[in-house]
Amino acid sequence: VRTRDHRRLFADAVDGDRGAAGRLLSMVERGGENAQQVAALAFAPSESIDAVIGVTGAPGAGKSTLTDGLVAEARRAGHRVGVLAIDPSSPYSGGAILGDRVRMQRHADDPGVFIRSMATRGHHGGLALAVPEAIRLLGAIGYRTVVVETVGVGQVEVDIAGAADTTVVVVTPGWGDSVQASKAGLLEIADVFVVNKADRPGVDQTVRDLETMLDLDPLAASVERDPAAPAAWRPPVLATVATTGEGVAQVWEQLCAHHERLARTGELERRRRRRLLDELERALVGQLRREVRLLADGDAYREVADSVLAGRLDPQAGAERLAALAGLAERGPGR
Ligand SMILES: Nc1nc2c(ncn2[C@@H]2O[C@H](COP(=O)(O)OP(=O)(O)OP(=O)(O)O)[C@@H](O)[C@H]2O)c(=O)[nH]1
Ligand SMILES: [Mg+2]
Repeated sequence: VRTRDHRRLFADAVDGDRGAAGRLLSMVERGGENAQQVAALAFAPSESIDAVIGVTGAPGAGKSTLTDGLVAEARRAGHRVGVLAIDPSSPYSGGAILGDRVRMQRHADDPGVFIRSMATRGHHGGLALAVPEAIRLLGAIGYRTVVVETVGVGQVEVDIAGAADTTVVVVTPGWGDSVQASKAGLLEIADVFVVNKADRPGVDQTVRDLETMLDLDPLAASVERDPAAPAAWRPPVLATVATTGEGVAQVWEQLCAHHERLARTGELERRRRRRLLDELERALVGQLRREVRLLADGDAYREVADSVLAGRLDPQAGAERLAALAGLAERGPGR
């Protein structure tokens, strides 16, 4: 695909052509040369994104159903909304699509909503790079509020939560009994806790468990001491029945409150700048890996590797020699 074609697709997407938007997102998802072209087009120096909301939690917790309700709230407030449903486990976006589309069916004919499933690029760090690019693309073509749904608990989830301004962690009644280890991680990323499926028993206990957990969290506790401190946001714990919409308006309200606070304290700007620098670093590391992999096919690499294996060179020194050979390293004094 030539640059001219990228531009044409991009212009069509801005004009509301959903097919064009889908093709651009596929390019971003697959990575490589096309993704780079699209990323360059979508990268606007002025902010084209109003809000990025992450919705994360265990499989089947009701993330898509809740997202559907949040999209409805956002539409009522007059926002155009892009939804990215991320499936970090699958190399294809096939599996996730059906369920998500069904759950968000009522927005299917709304030109103000664009829903898209995305799968991993299939190599480490690929998804973490593709997601912010996809978010920017959605913003650049006019969907300035973006909801990112991710499944699972673990590093991928945390990486993707890192792409959002505000993160909603969805749990279900009874959740408090299990996954002790993941709680700390969730505390770090949650700006709003939702206990969904509140039509089931145990919801009050789960809400209490989460509140207790927040009581013990030093950051959340600081809210009482200094409510004006920028970091002092105690994540609210809200119960919802996503299937009936019960409690969803309150979640939307809290998302707005959190966003307003981020903007007011300068934290929004700070988070976004930090994310951009993280992206720059990840992209750089990716670039270096590619360069070194090219090197790895050559004799120089084998020579260094043999030296390391033979005990003549320590790995650190070996790496420095290879970096120097690749022209990557500064060979000034002290190196
Ligand atoms: N009883 C009850 N069921 C719900 C509620 N919210 C969602 N569900 C149901 O739970 C199932 C999973 O909902 P989804 O919204 O697809 O959950 P998800 O977290 O997006 O699932 P994955 O993306 O597959 O991880 C569906 O059958 C929903 O209808 C709720 O509040 N109460
Ligand atoms: Mg889902």
